[in-house]
Amino acid sequence: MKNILIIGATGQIGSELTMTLRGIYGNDHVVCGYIRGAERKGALMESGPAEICDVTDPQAIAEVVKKHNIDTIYNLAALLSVVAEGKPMLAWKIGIDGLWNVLEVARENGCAVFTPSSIGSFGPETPREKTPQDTVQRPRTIYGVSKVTTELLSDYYFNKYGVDTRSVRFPGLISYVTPPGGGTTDYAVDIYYSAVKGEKFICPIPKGVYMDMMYMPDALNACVQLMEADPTKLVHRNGFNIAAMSFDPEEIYAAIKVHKPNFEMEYQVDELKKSIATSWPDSLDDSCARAEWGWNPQYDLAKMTEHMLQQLSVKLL
Ligand code: AKB
Repeated sequence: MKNILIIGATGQIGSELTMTLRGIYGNDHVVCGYIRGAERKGALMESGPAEICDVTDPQAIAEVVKKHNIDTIYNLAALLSVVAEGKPMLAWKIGIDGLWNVLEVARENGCAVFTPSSIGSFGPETPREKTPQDTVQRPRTIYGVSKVTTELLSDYYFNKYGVDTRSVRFPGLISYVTPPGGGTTDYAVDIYYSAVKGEKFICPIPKGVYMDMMYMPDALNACVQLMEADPTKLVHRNGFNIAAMSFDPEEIYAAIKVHKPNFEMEYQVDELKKSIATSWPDSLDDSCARAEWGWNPQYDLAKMTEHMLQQLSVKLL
């Protein structure tokens, strides 16, 4: 039986992944690792073990790993792209010094490690459409620099020490549960909130700028499937391109208008977000993930939009 620690368990991915993994491996086998001040009431902290586990504190990580006999760590602590541009040194401290702490504890205690990478690991010189698995990675953001380093350092620990490191390059993740905080792709979540509240949406990303996106259930499946994958089938490890849908603001707006014909959108472009978004690919080629561990997303834009609007109506109205 696996014993899993999720670091950053109260964030956008962690809050749902913790509950998904508890459903699969049992509540007592999945530890919700959180930082002081991120405590919250409810199932996340009450349906299984919860421990303070700051990624910048190697001692705390080691203690939790030993106490709960952990064999798998999901390291989800990170600042997203827009916030990271305002705090580059903190982004590095959490993303890379933190990763180093996790990898050392994993090496000493025989743990497998999942640390997400991102479409942000690519840059303007990367082929924009159907971006290959192995290609140019020269990002212009500190977020991207830290994600390329995440991939390289994770591969290094696998090749040098045999630590079972694995990761995917997440696109923008869309969910009705926990909102993202400070990403370039956040507009694709915010637009649904505006639509359900009956408000006009002010779009910060220009018309015609495409980015890969994914509905959270597919992202959670990716985490579980990759960590369960047969290691002998993995040619790659850190990190796999995964893709589900690619759209620009006009396309997501049109998909919402099918259900909400009176919904309005206006552009007020945010220059920082625009410069980040236009440096990222339009769409990734995910054929290696499909071939090596059976990646097969279930949600396209239309199916996700129907589900998001239904679920947010229950949550907000
Ligand atoms: C962001 O926009 O920063 C993230 C990402 C694509 O990694 N959602």
